[in-house]
Order: sequence, then C-alpha cells, then structure tokens
Amino acid sequence: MLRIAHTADVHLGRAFSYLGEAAQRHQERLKRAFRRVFAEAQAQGCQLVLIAGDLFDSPRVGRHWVEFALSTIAESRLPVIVIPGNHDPAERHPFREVSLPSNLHFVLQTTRLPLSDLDLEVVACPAGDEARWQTALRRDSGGAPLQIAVMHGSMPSAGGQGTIRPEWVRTCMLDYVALGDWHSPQDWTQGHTVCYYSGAPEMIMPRQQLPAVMLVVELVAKQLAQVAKVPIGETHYPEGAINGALDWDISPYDGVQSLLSDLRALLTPETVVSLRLTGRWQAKEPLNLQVLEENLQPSCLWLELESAYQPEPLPPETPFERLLMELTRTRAEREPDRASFYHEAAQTALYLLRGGRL
Ligand SMILES: [Mn+2]
Repeated sequence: MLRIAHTADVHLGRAFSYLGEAAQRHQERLKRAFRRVFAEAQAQGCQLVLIAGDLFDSPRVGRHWVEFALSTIAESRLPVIVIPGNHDPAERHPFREVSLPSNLHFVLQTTRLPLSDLDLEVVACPAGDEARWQTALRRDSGGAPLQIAVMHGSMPSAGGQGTIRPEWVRTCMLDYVALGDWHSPQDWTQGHTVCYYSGAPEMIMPRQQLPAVMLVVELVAKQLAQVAKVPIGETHYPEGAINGALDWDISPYDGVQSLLSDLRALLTPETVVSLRLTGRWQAKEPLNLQVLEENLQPSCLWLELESAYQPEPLPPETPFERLLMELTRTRAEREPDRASFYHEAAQTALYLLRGGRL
C-alpha cells in the first residue's frame, strides 16, 4: 500500500490586497499551512507529496518565499513532486533560478517520472503543456504496479470548456489523477480512475470551501484509490453558515449597539463570512450597513454584508420632516398609482436626513 499527500494552489507570496490590514497576517497563515502539509503528510505516513501547480502566486514572488518553500521541502525529507501552474508557469517558474534539494522533483514539461523505490510511475502534466496531456495520460502496461498523474488545469465548468477532458480520465486506466487549479476540493472520479482537485491548503479567495484541506490518497494495486480530506487551513466560516453564508434576523434588536455586539460574538480573526441581514429593523436609529461593516471588519478576516431586511417606516420628528411627509401624502393622493413610489422616496429622504448612507 502506498500513501500520498496531494495539495496544490498554495499561492505563496500572494499580496491579498483585498484583506487590507489583515493581508500580512494571512500571508503568514499560508506559510503555516504549507508547513502543516508536510507535518500532516509525515504524521499520516505518506511516502510522497504532490504539489499540483501554483505553489507560488506569481513568477516574481520575493526571494524569501522561494527560500521558504525550498527549505520546507528539503526539511521534510519526503520525495516531493512540483509542477508549474498557470500562476507560476514553466518558462518563468522561481525554481528555475535556484539549486534544488535532492528530494524535490521539479517537472517543467509533460513527463513520465519513474519512482522505483515506491513501485510508482507519475505522469506529470504542467500547465502550459496541454497539447501533450492527452497522449501522456495513459497506463503503461509494462510499467510500475501503481501509476498516477498530476496535472494543473481546469475541468469543464459553467465558466468554460476547460483544459482537461473527463473522458481522458475515464479511459486512462491510471490509479489516481491529482488535479490543481481549483481552490475547493472536488471529486472528478471517472470510471475506475479516482480523480480529485485537492483545493488550496488555506483560503485564497473568500468563496472557496473552508476550512481548507489537503488529500491523503491510499493506493493499492488493482483497487480503487481511497481519498481522505485532512484539514490544514486556519480560516473558517462561523458556526451555522452554509458555504460561508449566514442569515441573521435583526427583528429583535432595539439598537445598533446590541446588534453589533451579537455579530461580533460570531467573529474571530480567522472568520470569513457573507452575512445576510433579514427580518424587520424596528429600532429608532437607522441601520447603516456601511458603518456596520466598518465596525465588524476589524474583528474578522473577511466579511460581506447583504441587506435583505425590511426597514420599519420612520415617523417624522421635526417640523421639516413633518412638512416633507405632508407633501408626500398630497402627491400620493393626487396620483394613487404612484403612491408607493412617493412613500419610498420620503422614507429614503428621512433616512438620509438622519445620517444614513446608501
Ligand atoms: Mn490557483
């Protein structure tokens, strides 16, 4: 039995400008995730680590990122296979410029790599070399007992045709196909060939599946590969969130402060959430989403607020506001089919007069 660790899309060196002040801390989190990949690989008894492209976020990442990756790989002492992805393409990959540790197999073009110690052959398919994938992706009948592939590319999806065809996987007769490019883990098993995207080991974009994982794959000759997800990343959604989205009923609140403190209680520096406010807002003070967001953002890694609530009609309180409502009523009586429009315009005006922002 052979056990391998499969990861991809680490994106070391990514700037994360959308995370603002939390960006640098998140870059450190990627480093911890990368180290954890090897710690877990060792703890789980893996004999090989596959990194299916996009180890680096760009060919121009700082030198210290390259040194960090190389030393982490070297210290693991496990055989490691790295292929270029679309973010770190073969012709400009940072590993071209440096000397590599002996346990690292860095594959620049579509190649069949024999690892005789492990009774294994690996068909490596780097991004940018798509024209050769289809012919390379097949079992060698006289070859090693276990044969797998590692590729960086996309399966067909709603967004496009993709660079990998599911039928290649269905007919390749390989024992496992390790994919990189998509940031959430996904099963693409076809027929007898088990095939997975591992996803990134830490959050790269907020809408990926969290917590991020790596895959541990167990291979036995002539048997279907067994795949287990091992949590690696630190970032997470709040409890009760479905794919990162959480509905929150604001009807019971009598003010912004109590709402804020309940929402803050959901958040940690590792929380990623898309929060949808529902129900009726019945408090006297207007609810300003932008202010709410500015107050919550420092308590979490990333937050998005969506308004799906009903504001309670604001009653006029000053002579000016009373005059505005009076005029609205007159207009609405004169044009009954536009009454709801006038009413909404008056409510928006009151909201803005009291410091609300749109
Ligand atoms: Mn990627």
